[in-house]
Amino acid sequence: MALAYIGLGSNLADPQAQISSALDKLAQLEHCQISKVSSLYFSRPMGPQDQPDYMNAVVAIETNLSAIALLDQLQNIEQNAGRVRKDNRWGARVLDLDILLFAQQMISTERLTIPHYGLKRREFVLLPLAEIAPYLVLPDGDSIQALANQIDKNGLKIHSKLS
Ligand code: A4P
Ligand code: MG
Repeated sequence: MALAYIGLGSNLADPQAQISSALDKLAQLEHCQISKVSSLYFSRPMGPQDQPDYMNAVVAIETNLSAIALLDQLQNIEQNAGRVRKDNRWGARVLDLDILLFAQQMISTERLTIPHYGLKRREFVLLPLAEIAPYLVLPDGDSIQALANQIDKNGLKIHSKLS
């Protein structure tokens, strides 16, 4: 079994409902078991500012899927939530599911970069991750708690508990 961390984000079509429904879908995936769920956070948009605020969360799952098979499942959940892939980078979206970490694997292929390329620079990823996995250390040796302590919070705040 591998321990993986997934980042959830939404800023369209009732973000709170999107994230809690994505959580239900993740819980129903075969070969996956949710082991931890962060709080639900409000965050300011990274990228274009003419879009609504986001809600973000991070979950830990135990899985015996491969990383690429997990990505297929996550993209399937995104599609079913009505996600439309557009060309505008970092634009508004109904649901975004990113694999942040997959065990201690480092993957660099056309479809997958793990650890996620934005992990260390995003307060809306680092703080929820530190909430559920404060002792986690990245494959390069960096501590999640130390990264979370250092980053500018940019107005990030806890909205509610998720589970
Ligand atoms: N891909 C590569 N590595 C991964 C990975 N580790 N996990 C590939 C998931 N996917 C990965 O993703 C494009 C391609 O990345 C996929 O086909 C997959 O093969 P996408 O979800 O279609 O596109 P995207 O998410 O729009 O791309 P991008 O540029 O990676 O967006 P980001 O970085 O996810 O940023 N502000 C706040 N406050 N909160 C947010 O959650 N999110 C974004 C999106 C912008 N601003 C935000 C937030
Ligand atoms: Mg994505």
